[in-house]
Amino acid sequence: MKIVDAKVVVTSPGRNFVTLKVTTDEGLTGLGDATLNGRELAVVSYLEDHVVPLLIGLDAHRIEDTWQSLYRGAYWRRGPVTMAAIAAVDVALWDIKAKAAGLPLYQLLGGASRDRIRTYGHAEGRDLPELLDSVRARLSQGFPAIRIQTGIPGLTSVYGVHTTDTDDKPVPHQGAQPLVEDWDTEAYLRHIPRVFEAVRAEFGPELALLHDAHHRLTPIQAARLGQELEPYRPFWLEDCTPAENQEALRLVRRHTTVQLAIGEVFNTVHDYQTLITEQLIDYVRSAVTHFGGVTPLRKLFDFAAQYQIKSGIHGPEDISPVGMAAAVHLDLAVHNFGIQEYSGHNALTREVFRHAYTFTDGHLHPGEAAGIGVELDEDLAAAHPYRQAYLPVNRLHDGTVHDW
Ligand code: CS2
Ligand code: MG
Repeated sequence: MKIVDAKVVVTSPGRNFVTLKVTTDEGLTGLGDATLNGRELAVVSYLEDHVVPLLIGLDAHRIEDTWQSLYRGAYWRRGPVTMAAIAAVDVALWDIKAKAAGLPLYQLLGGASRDRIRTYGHAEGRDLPELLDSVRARLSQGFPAIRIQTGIPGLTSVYGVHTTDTDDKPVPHQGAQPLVEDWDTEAYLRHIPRVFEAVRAEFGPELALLHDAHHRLTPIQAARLGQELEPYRPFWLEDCTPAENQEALRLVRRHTTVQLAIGEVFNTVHDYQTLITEQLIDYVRSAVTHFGGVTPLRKLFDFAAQYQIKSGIHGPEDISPVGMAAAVHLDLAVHNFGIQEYSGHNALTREVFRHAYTFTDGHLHPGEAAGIGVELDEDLAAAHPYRQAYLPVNRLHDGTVHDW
């Protein structure tokens, strides 16, 4: 079965998404997500100018060989742009292979290892009352686990705290310049333990609570926060410190038993090598879209499983329904599944990307449609063109740039 066409579809039904559509000489098509929030057009060019011309005429069934050719053949390896482009090709070819077999993708990945997929949702609030209401809203949707993020006294804007709901939010961070947010680590460190204390007091000891520090702490600050959260038994503390320096997690691990989740910004197994072999983390966070696709992410999970580390695939709204669908198939099949982040998408996005996966009572299932189970409405996609948008930049009160 030969690839006869491949095209990149950019659409913005509430936020920007980049999708690769591959077509074969047998009329089968496959979709892959290539969305890299804030750098979408770089991946569009990588695909259109350097990858698509190489795909035409290839055997669509040769997924591993195509992956290796795109990874090794570029010479310049790794990195979010390269790996998002390769991921889109990989997932599109898995979509095609599963459709050719008349099976949902998870059946080609070893079949189901569970009946449904546990998720966590996002609760947020500019202050504690808003956060508690948001937790109640997530509980009403059945989420068995909830990530809690709040405003910080003295700060005007904080990661993870939107002022409106997903469905009516304009393109986030839209414009020719990134928003500039302010940050004060000490104010944050003073506040978060109190937030956990209040949420536990309101909802009790059993609800799984997660928190994302979003790369903003030094290792010793992360260790201190972990220690101070231990009485509230969080499910995980995410991105507690920038982990390009993997050895930094040795210091954090020495001081706290809070479970650590890292990796949404990682794009190859080499980013995790020390973290996994020294068991410095408990969950690997990479998304199919940013890690080069199903092929390498499955290998990462198998590597992590040797060290009792589980999956916690990244699933915010800037992972498209195509990327989410691929994740859900993997979630159902791998043994060391941990939890799946699930933000959902607005109604228009769900019309552009009609998907077979379902969200019921806090759990996902990929469905039984052949392939990854996503259909792209290209006409509707074209009616919502790309709109320039960037992720915010964080600055300390003295103006120094900090991690966002
Ligand atoms: C966050 C993401 O969901 C998360 O864990 O870290 O929402 C992240 O901020 C965005 O994906 C960045 O595009
Ligand atoms: Mg995160």
